[in-house]
Amino acid sequence: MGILNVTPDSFSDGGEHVDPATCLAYARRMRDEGADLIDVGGESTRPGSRGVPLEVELQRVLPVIRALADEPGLVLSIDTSKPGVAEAAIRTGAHLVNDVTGLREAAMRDTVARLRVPAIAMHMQGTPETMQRDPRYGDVVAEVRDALGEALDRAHAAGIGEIALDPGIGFGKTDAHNLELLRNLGTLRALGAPVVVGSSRKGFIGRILDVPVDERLEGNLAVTALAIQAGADVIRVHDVAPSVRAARMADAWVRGRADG
Ligand code: HH2
Repeated sequence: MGILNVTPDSFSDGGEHVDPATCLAYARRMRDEGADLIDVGGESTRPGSRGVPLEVELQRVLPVIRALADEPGLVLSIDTSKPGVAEAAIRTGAHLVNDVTGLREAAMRDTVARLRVPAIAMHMQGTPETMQRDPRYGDVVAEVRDALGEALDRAHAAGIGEIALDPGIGFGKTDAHNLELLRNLGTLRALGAPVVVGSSRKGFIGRILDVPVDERLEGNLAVTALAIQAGADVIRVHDVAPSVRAARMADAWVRGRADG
């Protein structure tokens, strides 16, 4: 899954892709580099961020989705926690909803069910504004598994047909929590839904390797390969070409196949 942030303030690529023509060129490039999905987001969820009003998010993402909708070979997800943005994006041509609040709002579950599209439910402790102040868990793997299991049950009860789950790397987690979750993706996979991992360029890689945000690719390639071995099905990344190579290699290893 290639990331297309249409935001002025995302933590690693804010302001890089704004107008529809630039976004279309960038999405084509990610597709040609091997991305199966393009995740379009109009609101940064970096630690400390406060979110943007509905109208602002719509003004950012809709022109881009309109520009990408007719392009062959692009499967578009809308990265939003607002039901109004999800609905408008799907009606404009997006294919699935990626909700960092784990489909917590009933209105979001009802919207996704009514539109008959798949969804990704991500785990977050707290809100982006406060989540990194002092994240605490008794047993992080058990608590995230239970929360995602409940999200899955609520989504099924609302009538959503296809759901993927995401542990929410960096969303209300210390570095130790992130690593513990990544090591135990199999526990999440046992819930019976595909598992998505988004660790690209995130802070724990920066702290472990002592590198700035634009030097975290190698660290994330290691995470990508090991996450696939641990059970991940979808990897959300900024740097598609090298990530696809790492993912294909890891896939070949895990499945014992030599044809990638
Ligand atoms: N991470 C971010 C945003 N959306 N969605 C899923 N499913 N999983 C993630 O880990 C995830 C996500 C944050 O990363 P990014 O989009 O690069 O930054 P920002 O929130 O600052 O736009």
